[in-house]
Amino acid sequence: MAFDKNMVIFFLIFMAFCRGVSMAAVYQVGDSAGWTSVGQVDYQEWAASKNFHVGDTLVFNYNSQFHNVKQVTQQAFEACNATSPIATYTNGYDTVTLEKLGHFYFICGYPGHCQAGQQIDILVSSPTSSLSPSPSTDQTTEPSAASSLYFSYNVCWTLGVLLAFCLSGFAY
Ligand SMILES: [Cu+2]
Repeated sequence: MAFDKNMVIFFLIFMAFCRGVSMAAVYQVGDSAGWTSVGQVDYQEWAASKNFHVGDTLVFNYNSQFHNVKQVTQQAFEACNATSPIATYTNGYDTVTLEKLGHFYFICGYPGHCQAGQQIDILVSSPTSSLSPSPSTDQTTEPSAASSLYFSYNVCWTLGVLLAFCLSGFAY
């Protein structure tokens, strides 16, 4: 009985793993430089080099003595105003899951840091929306990327179902 339980837990972890691999990504903001005002990191450039999707996770890595993370509105972002944030993170290793489409604005709440460039605008887009503005060339690449994602997700499901069959074979 204990053996059976372990297998079920393994199965659940396996399915969660499959979902994680095919659906979500984790990005450390600023890569190895982290979240800083002195590293000369161009956070807009960093953000522009990525394609963020719903379910992805941002990691803000910084020294909590000198920085923090405030999620703010677009107006507050443009004015570097940290007085009424949507959310505040102060741990120094903060993870933020991008749970919906649209812009996520983050600034550092310490005086002068946002003005010095410690601010980032993350645009979360759906995989299909990137198709619409581009003409002929991109249309050939994008659907294949989407179908390979679909394929890997399907492989995971098939393996999972096979695993479930094996489990029930062992149990009874
Ligand atoms: Cu700062």
